[in-house]
Amino acid sequence: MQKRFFLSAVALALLAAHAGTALAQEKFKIGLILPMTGPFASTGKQIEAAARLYIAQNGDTVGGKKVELIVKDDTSAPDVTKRIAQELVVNEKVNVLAGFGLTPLAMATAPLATQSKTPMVVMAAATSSITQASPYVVRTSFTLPQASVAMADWAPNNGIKKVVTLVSDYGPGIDAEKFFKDRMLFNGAQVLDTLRVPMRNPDFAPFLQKVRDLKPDAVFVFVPSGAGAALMKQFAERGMDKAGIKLIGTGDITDDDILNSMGDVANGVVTSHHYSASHNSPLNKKFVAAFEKANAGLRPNFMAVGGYDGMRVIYEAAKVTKGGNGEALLNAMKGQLFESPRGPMFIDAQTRDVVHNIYIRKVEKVGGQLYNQEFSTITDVKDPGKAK
Ligand code: VNL
Repeated sequence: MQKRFFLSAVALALLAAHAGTALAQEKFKIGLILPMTGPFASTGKQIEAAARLYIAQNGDTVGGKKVELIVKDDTSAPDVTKRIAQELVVNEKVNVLAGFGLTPLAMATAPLATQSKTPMVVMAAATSSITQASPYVVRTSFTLPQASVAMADWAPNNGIKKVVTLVSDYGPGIDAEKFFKDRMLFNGAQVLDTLRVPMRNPDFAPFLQKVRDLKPDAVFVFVPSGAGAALMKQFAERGMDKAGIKLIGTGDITDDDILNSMGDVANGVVTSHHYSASHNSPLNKKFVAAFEKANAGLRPNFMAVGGYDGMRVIYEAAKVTKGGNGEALLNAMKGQLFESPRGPMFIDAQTRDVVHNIYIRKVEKVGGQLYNQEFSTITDVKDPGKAK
């Protein structure tokens, strides 16, 4: 009786000691700032789900520290992103800032990353110049010039000689317009007009009417993730396809998570991008299956992949630096080369920007579902925006 009591007392003491060390264990904090509400909530939802999946698959300790993921909603307002980032750096002492659903949100935060020497992993925003806004920015999403130049090389070889461009009137749209147009002209094609629609609550109707009047072979479109469905709907309602005008663009308009809901008008649309949920690799098949399983069947889009790969870059850097921060953590992010669900991926040590394949894809029905089917690959594409 006494002996048994003694043994359980020892067990209790051991348990308490163990709990003590667990409590004292240092944390590795990731501040993930995303639009979780408002018109760009789908981007936040995709990236948060991907980050949680990465942690579930790779464990919640890294470099000997316990990972704490702090998710904050910036409602896609730049001043809010900046204020949250400041709180996370000053009060929470996060090792790394991550997320950034839109270019203005990343731009508002970049000076703070520089001042506080906090690595800032951009998982969504895609204007070329973001990586130049702070030496602490590392990007795991993509850049609009990468996707747009690829489309401008494909289109003129496939019967599209006269185009109009139609883009969201802010950073990534202006990048898409410029790099697509310059490359089309270089390739001997004609750009009849360059139209810009407001970024928020756009009414595409008057712009599509203008496109119709100009009678191009195709309209090249960039709108941010989530806005593609509204564009497709109005494209169909205006009878653009019946008028013989093709719709082409970057993959932002045939977003994987809402592609099925776009219906027939999306079928056959050709786009250029770095990720499709139907990318044919064993790693991607595993990623898509696990993501769908963990999220009630939601299909991951390119935002999810930017988040998933961003977590990979953070975890590997945390391993190398034993849960470090500042410049050491930043340096360990540079030069990472790995297989992503998108294909091979590299963080260029000089530019801190992503180098990856761009695929030309066509929307097709596969097993009753619409997918972006990749049919041509441009390998190891650096951001053309950096060459200037
Ligand atoms: C941006 C670029 C945002 C591409 C997107 O969706 C996108 C950006 C929210 O840089 O603001 O698809």
